[in-house]
Amino acid sequence: MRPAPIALWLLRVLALALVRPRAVGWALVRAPIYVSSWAVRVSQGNREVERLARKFGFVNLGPIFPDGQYFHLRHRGVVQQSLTPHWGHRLHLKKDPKVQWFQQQTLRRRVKRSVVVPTDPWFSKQWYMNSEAQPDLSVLQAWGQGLSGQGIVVSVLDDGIEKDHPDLWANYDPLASYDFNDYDPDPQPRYTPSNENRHGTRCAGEVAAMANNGFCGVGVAFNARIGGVRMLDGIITDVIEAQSLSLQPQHIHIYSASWGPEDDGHTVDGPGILTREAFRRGVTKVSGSPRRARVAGQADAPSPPLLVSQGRGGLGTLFIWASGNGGLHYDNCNCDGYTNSIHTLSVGSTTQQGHVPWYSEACASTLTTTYSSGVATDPQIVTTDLHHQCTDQHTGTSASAPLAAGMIALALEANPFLTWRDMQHLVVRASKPAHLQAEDWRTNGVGRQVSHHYGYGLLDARLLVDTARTWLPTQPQRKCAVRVQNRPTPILPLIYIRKNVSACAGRHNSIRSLEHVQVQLTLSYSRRGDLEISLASPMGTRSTLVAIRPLDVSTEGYNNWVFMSTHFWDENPQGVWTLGLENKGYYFNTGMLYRYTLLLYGTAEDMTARPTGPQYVTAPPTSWDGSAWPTAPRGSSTTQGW
Ligand SMILES: *[C@@H]1O[C@H](CO)[C@@H](O)[C@H](O)[C@H]1NC(C)=O
Ligand SMILES: [Ca+2]
Ligand SMILES: [Ca+2]
Ligand SMILES: [Ca+2]
Ligand SMILES: [Ca+2]
Repeated sequence: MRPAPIALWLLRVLALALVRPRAVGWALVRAPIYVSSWAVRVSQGNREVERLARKFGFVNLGPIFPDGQYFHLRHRGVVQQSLTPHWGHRLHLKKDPKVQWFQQQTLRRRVKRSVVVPTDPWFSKQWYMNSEAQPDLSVLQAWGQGLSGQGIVVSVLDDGIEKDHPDLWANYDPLASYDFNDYDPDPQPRYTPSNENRHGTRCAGEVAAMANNGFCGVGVAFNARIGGVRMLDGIITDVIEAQSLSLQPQHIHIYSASWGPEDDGHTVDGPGILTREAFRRGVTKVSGSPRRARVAGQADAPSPPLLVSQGRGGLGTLFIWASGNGGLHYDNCNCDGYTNSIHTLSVGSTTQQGHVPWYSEACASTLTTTYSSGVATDPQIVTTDLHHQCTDQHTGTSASAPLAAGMIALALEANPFLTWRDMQHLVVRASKPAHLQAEDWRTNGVGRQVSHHYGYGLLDARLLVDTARTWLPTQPQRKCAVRVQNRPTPILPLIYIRKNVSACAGRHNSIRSLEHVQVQLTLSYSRRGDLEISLASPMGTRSTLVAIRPLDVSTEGYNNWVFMSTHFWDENPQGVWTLGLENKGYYFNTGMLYRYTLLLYGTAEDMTARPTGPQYVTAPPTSWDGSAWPTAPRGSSTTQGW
C-alpha cells in the first residue's frame, strides 16, 4: 500500500489545476485565450454604445480611435480568461442591427525585445548562449519569453563563493549559503597565491551572473538567487556532504555539484550512509518515528507517524551533477555513486564543434549534455572569477553542470510545480543529438537517440521551458525489484543471464513505462577493470553498464554495487532482460557472480501515449458566469488522460 505518495500526487494535480492559467496563457501560441473585453464598431457612435452597454451589461471604456467608430467594452460578468469565446454575448452583438462589427479580444503574448540580448561586454564571448555556436543552448529564446530564473534559488556546492563579486552580489542569497569547512555562515573562499579556490565562484557565475550591468557576461538564469556552500576546501566527511546536500531544502530549489570520488580510473566509490540519506530525504517523504503523546493519568498512546516534508515543499530537491573528469584515465561515471544515483541529474560535456572532450567520462547514467571546453583551440566558458574578475577560461565537466542548473532554473520558473522526476522526464525530451559526435549513438525502444557520452544529447533551453509549461505531472514513482540470481555462478569469458520479467504486472507496483534501471551486482573478478558489463532491454536497447577501465586492476570485484542506466527511459519493461558479462582484457581472468538484482523504476502510465511536444490542457464543459454557454473559468482546466 502506498497511500501517501498517491495522495501527494493528487494534491499536486489539484494545485497544478488551480494555477494552470499560467500554462494556459502560454498555450495561446496555438489556442487563443479569450478575455472579458470586446471591440465593437457601431453606426451611431457613443449613443449607440451606451445603449448596448446598458442592455447587455457591458462597461463602456470609450472610443478606441478619436473618430468614435470603434469602442472598447468590458463585461464584468465574464471570466477574465477563457479557452472559448463567450457565445451568449456573441449572439447578442450579432443580432443587434446597430453593431457593424465586433471582436472578443484574445491574449497576445508580446515580449520586450530590449531585455533579450544582454548588453554585458563579454556576452559576445559567450558563444554557447549568443547563437555563435550552432546550435547553442537556446537560452536567448527562453529569455525572449520573459524567463530569467526569477524566484528560483540555486546553490553551488563547492569551494566557496565570492559573494561581493560585482557580477554576483545582487543575486547572492545568504540563506542558500553556508561554510561547512569552517562552520560559519560566510562561504567566502579562502584566498591563496594559486587561486585554487576559484571553482565555486566560477560555477556560480555560470548560473546567475548579473545581466546588463556593464560587467563581464551573464548567467543562464541571471535573475535567480545564488548561494554557495563551502565544503571542498578542507577535510570532507560523510557528515559534511550530507549537511551540504540538505542545507535549507525548503528554500533552495536546485543544488549544483561538480565533485565526487577520484577520477583516477580505478576507484569504485559512492556516497556514505548519511549522504545517501540526504539524497533520499531530498526527494522522498521520510517517516519519522511515531511520537507518543503523554496525557496525565493515561498510558502512552501512539500518535500517527510524523511525516517530515521532503525537499522543495514535497516536490523534491533538484540535484544537478557533473558526470566526471576522468576521461584521460578511462574512468567510467557508473563507478561513481554520486553521479550514477537516480536522484542526481547527471550532465556530460561536449565541445563547440560537438566532439567528446578529452576529460569526458562515458557512462549509462548520464542524462544530458551542455557545452564546455575541449582542446586548446576550442573556446571555453565565460564566467565570474576570484578577485572581482571575469574569465573566459572555465573548463571541464564542472563547467557543464552549472549551465544545466541555470537552464533548469528557467524551466522551474516557467512551471514551479515540477517534481524532481518531472524534471528528468523533461530533460530527456529537451535533449537532442544535434551535431554531437560519438560512435555509440543508438535508437532505443521508444525511438530516442541516446549515447553513453552524452545521454540524450545537447540540452535545449527553449524546448525545455516550452515542454515544462504544459507538462502533465508524472504519476507516483513505482519500483519493482527482480532478484535474478543469488547462487554463485562462474563468470566465463562471456556469459549472458536472461530473465523474463513481468515488471510486477498485476501488483500495486506494476510498471508500464520505465525511468531509471539499476543493476545491483556482487561478484568477484581477478582484474575488475577488464570486465565489461552490459544490459539489454526487452525492446532491444543495449546499454553498457561499465566499459573496460584499464587502470582498474583491483581484485575486489563489485560488492553490492549499483549500476544505473537512463537509456531505457519510457520503454515497456515486460519481457526478457539480458545481462552480459564479458572479459575484455587479460585472457586468464576468472570470477564468480554471487548476486544479481534488477531494479526497475517507472510509472503505471504509458508515457509513449502522451502527445509529443508541448501539451495542451482542455477546458471542462462548465460555466460559472451564469450563462448556459460553455466557458472555461480561469484556472479550472482539467488535464488530459485521467
Ligand atoms: C515471458 O513471460 C510471459 C508471461 O509468462 C510470456 O507470455 C512470454 O511469452 C515470455 N517471453 C519469453 C520470450 O519467454
Ligand atoms: Ca567562512
Ligand atoms: Ca554581467
Ligand atoms: Ca569519475
Ligand atoms: Ca544521476
